[in-house]
Amino acid sequence: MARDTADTLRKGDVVSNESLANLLKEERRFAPPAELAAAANVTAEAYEQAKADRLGFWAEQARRLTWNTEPNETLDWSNPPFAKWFQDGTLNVAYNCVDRHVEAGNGDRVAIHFEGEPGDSRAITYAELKDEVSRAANALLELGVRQGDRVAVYMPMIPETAVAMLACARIGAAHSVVFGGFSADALATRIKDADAKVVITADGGWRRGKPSALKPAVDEALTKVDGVEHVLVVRRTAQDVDWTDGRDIWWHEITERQPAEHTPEAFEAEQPLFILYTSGTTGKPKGILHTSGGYLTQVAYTHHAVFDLKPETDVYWCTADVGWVTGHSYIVYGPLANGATQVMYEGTPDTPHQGRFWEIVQKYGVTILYTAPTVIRMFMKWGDDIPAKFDLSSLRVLGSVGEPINPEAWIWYRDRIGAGAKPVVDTWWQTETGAIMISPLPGVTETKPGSAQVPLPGIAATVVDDEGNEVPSGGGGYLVLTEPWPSMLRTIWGDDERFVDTYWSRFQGKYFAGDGAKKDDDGDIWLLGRVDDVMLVSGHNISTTEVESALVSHPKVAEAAVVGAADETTGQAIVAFVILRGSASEDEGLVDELRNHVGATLGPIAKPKRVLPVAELPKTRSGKIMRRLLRDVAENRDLGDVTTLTDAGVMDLIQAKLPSARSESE
Ligand code: 6R9
Repeated sequence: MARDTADTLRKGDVVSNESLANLLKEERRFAPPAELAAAANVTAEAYEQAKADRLGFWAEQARRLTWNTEPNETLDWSNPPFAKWFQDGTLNVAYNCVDRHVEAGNGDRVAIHFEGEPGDSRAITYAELKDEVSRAANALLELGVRQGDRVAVYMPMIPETAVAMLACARIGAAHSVVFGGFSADALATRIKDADAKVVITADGGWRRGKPSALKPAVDEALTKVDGVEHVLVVRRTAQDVDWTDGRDIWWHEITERQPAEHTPEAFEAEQPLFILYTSGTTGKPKGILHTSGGYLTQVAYTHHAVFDLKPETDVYWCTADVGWVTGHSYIVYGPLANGATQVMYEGTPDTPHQGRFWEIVQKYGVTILYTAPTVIRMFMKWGDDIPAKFDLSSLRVLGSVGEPINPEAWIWYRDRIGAGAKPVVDTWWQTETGAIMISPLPGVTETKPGSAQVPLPGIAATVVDDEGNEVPSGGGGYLVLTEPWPSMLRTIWGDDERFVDTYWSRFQGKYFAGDGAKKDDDGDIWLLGRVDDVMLVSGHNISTTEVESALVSHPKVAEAAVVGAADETTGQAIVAFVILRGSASEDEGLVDELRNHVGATLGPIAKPKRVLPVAELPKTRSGKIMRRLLRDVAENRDLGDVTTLTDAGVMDLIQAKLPSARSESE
């Protein structure tokens, strides 16, 4: 990595009007593998085609789906930001994800290879999935669920979760999946906001070798909200559950007595498909609303294009939880719409041993893996010898999502998991966008470690400055989407005004994603983290992501989180929390070594004032680092809301570190 212009900045220089820093220079490039490029689902032509006729391009992608009534109108944007895609078309989402594959003669193809944490496994074919979804749809109908109703889903990672979601879609009810790690309170708030009529849950799921209960949280939540008529309970762990007669029903009892036939009804393309709550940084969670035809079009297209899926031969595995948008779009709807064979894993990556993921790749011959930077950095910390024990040669495409992936983590992924040869695709998108928006294409793009690079064909994304003007190549600012896209959120459930305020009012006529970004000299996009996390050091806006990536590029560092803490002289001072790699020790001189390394990589302005080695970092339950809490620690404040933290204990450990670190920096 070369040094950059920040080297020439002297202490005290004030760089006003500069949006985010642009310090990191990454020069490594990787061409697509020739074999993959030669047979790629999507070639460079797609960009040209979409550029020439964007709506025509999406109309063509919509033909991947089976419509009951073909749409004539692609987009109605007469009342922005309220979009209608394919609005005169009708379809059934569940039919598209299940039945049509059986009708096409692929009923015997495995849809889901389920791997339970205790080691139990189950293969479910498309024909079996069709029966299960039909039975579940009939069960929901028996319970009085109708088109337009909402159903809450609070489940572990088991096939019944996908079946429940598809059963809702099949009858035109919207599901609201609440991540199984959320508390009874969080569940109650979401059930209430969506006014759900039925809750689908399980006795529990297996986590870290133990049954982890779910039903008690539902029981508690339902003491706080009215309107839920029934609770369907899947038996997974066989642990004891409390039972409310008349309200609670075993999933197996009601589904087993239903016919395996159910005729899917056609719904309008704008029929609500699901609500998914996203917390954002403050305030009450936002119920992001997605609808049917546009959403399914874009998840199916992107899953085909970004992962180069060949449904006859690939074995695809997305390690996300179905409770997050990645699970909705790239476990349930995208892969199933495309007739893929996929792996679904219930548990944690280190149960019963730290090689569990690689054992699963080997067992099923996984060809496409989609995971998150936080997982990759965890494996880096555990050591290279663990994946080295398994045969990973089946892999051909590696995906990343959820956070910016540091160049060193990207390289580790490509080298240690992809044998130094398999393409890595860094996919940028959000709950709100519904589907992947910015990503390399594995058969087309020459990849750059750490960059999501280019908007997909048919997607318009760019970087703008404070005034909303597009920045030139080499500039930094805010990521915006400048044209509507098929899988865009339609609104915030019950709050159109908040939808407009949150996403459409910062920059006139553009969708503001809340992320900082820069364009490199080729015009490729690099994500720099949430704008709320940006640091202001001596008048210089510095992105947390760049400093974190510089730290992770040091051989002793597996993971880093950087925050700006109030500082009398510089406005904010950079404070870095680092997790060391397996073999590295916290010896004397390490802190200076790391500070100097950042200084040498990015320039003196980006040198952290303090560096604190820690054992763990505070993360949300979807693996994103909670910098807000680290800022509280760095500024000696009481901790704010910790309810979304995976493990509240990590903050005590981090706080305990602080006094020694303070003296080091002086
Ligand atoms: C899919 C998902 C969205 C936020 C997004 C951004 C961050 C996701 C990223 C990425 C850099 C990537 N993010 N993918 N940042 N590079 N490839 O994660 O949705 O949970 O709603 O989070 O995650 O900050 O704005 P969601």
